[in-house]
Amino acid sequence: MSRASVTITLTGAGGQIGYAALFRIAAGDLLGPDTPVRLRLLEIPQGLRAAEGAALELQDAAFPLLEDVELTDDPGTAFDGANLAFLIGARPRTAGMERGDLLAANGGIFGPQGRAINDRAADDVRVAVVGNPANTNALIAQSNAPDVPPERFSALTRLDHNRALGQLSAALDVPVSHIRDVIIWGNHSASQFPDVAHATAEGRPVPDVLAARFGSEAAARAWLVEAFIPRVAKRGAEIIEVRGSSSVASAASAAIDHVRDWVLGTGDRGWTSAAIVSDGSYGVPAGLVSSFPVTSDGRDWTIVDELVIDEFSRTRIEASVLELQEEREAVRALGLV
Ligand code: NAX
Repeated sequence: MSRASVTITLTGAGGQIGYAALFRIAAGDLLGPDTPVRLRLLEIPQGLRAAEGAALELQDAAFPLLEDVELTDDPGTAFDGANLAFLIGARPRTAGMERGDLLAANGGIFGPQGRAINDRAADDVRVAVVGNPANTNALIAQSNAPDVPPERFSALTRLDHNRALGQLSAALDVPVSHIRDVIIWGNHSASQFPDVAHATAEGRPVPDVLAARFGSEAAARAWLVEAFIPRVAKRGAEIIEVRGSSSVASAASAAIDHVRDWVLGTGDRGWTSAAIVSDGSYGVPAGLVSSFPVTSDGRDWTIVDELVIDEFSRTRIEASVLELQEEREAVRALGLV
């Protein structure tokens, strides 16, 4: 029997990732084949026409699960009754733009959206921020939604997580489905730390498999430092170079993975990575939106605790967290949080 419908708001619905995500959500890839969805598409006036085109195509696809599509440029209307929200639309960095300008421009987007979520969303709302700088945009939205529990806000590092799985799979010649417990720590930026110290491939510790594959622990470490970590962290730039355009379908897919695991639970598939409001775990200052290894019981993310972090990993986690602290200081100075 079909369940109650879920209201899902997408911002930036006229953009590339929005276009790729909408059809998969309407097809049931997010919440499964028994949950009808109502879509609310938020755009700025210049983007409304493209979102309208997507809405026409959604109608033409005649998805049995799609109950309703509404289009608006008003955040209050867009988040009214929202159970789930994908905040995808953001202000991109343009030539000559300083970080402060970028954060201020995004504060002008994510502050009002946070307030609209606070005032209009459903009591159970859960928010996934995709638009960059995703972690700090999530912090801005969360800080502007004082009545919503902070743990309902998250930012996407699942694309980085999936990229790490893809790279390991290729290097070890093991299907991604047989690799578990990779971690992305920190910021969704080049400073992120993709960590395989706790991962397993076909049940064997990945560090051991890598040492066997490369001939020694030192050679495995060199591969991690010189090839794996930078490739995962800078994969977005590689995609732009090869494809001539930024990551779209993989980003939409990761956003769906992130929210699906949050809502339906991670089950017995091990942990995943998500940027969530820190509770101080692993020395990450409380309140920062930072990526951690997490599981979900279908309601809340829980940080996987008591992992032993070696010196190599600690240094890298701290570097990425430092960047997040600097971003927080910058948005505080601008009065955005
Ligand atoms: P596009 O430029 O194709 O689409 C963005 C859309 O957002 C545009 O249609 C624009 O009109 C709309 N928009 C801008 N301000 C808005 C507002 N205030 N309210 C509603 N809509 C608004 O970009 P796209 O390729 O879809 O990427 C979207 C965002 O995802 C970018 O910020 C991008 O950097 C970020 N990404 C984040 C990733 C992650 O892993 N966290 C990976 C992919 C992607 O790079």
